[in-house]
Amino acid sequence: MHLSSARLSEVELELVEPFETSFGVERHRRFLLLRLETADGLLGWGECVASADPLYSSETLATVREMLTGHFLPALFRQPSLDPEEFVRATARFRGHRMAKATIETALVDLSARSRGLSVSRFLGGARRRVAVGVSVGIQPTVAGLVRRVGEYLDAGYRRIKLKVRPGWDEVPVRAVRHAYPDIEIWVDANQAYPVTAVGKIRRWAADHHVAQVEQPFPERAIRAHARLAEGAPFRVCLDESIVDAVSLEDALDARALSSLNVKTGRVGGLTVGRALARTARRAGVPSWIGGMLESGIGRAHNVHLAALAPFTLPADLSASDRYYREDLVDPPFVLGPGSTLEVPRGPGIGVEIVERRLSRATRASRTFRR
Ligand code: OSB
Ligand code: MG
Repeated sequence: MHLSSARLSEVELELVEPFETSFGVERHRRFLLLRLETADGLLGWGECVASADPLYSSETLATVREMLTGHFLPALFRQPSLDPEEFVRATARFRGHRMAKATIETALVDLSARSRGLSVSRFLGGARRRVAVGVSVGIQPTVAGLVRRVGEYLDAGYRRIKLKVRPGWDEVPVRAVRHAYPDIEIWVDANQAYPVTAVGKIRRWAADHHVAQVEQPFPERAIRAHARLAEGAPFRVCLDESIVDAVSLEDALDARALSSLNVKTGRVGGLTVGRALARTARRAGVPSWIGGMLESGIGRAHNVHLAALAPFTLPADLSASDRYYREDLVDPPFVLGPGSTLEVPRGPGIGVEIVERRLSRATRASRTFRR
């Protein structure tokens, strides 16, 4: 297999409704898509999860573009094979920039799976036909509005609800949702918004309202604060932003700072890296699950395939296409199935078709690189 070209496109899709987190509001998503093509016409697609602004993480559209054009695409064109794990090893000496690396790695996994006639999940060793999912609900203008929104997602069939929280939007909305729906599974995610002094407060309201999981309440580097919150807690403490590689995971496991691991393909640098992290967590008795970054159907497909692997035992933040975008870039769209699940596509590679007409309508700029 020889790579003949790599096309990098900047795409914009409008969200069906604004998504508000502790770090800001997103009304539309601008992101990068990578399309690799081999000499014999095989394609591989990758989606980058970096946003325009460095809010969730320090990477941005601009840093990813710079790293891809200046370092990672040249490394890819130099690489003798198109093996994704070889690409991970070849670029390990470049520090950070994992979202940029994952853009290429995911496209290589798609390409490698297609070249063997396998789906991405089979290529990675996954066997599930359907994966359990939940929905992540942004901060809403009012508590009553939040309760209504949660009710709509429950009616649509979502069984696990993750509420975005921050100081000032925590105990009151969580209590209201718990009161309206006494038996549902509630998770919360703060995206690092609390000071480390908030351990006691968070523990109290999360325990009082039977929250099953508290995700990343403290800053990325605050491993000991997460360990203090986890100690003897009646809920799981999940790490997202803190875990960026094998070393950060092993240190956090050692410190007992997590009882759940959110694996995001982009944050950790790719599907094969995410698979390795989930295996490490499982050996330590910690369950993993797949997190989302409001991906289009392309990134979503990669994530659904990864969720089909055995170490991912908790429901993923991967919802149906219509929860994000009026018209997804892929066909068929992802739809919520029985028991709050999404079906793992069966065809080769990511197993969904990219609808070129929709993609070209959403494309703002595009550049093609050749060997
Ligand atoms: O922390 O999980 C997060 C979206 C953007 C940035 C960070 C996060 C999220 C989500 C969305 O929670 C999950 C989804 O894609 O459905
Ligand atoms: Mg999170």
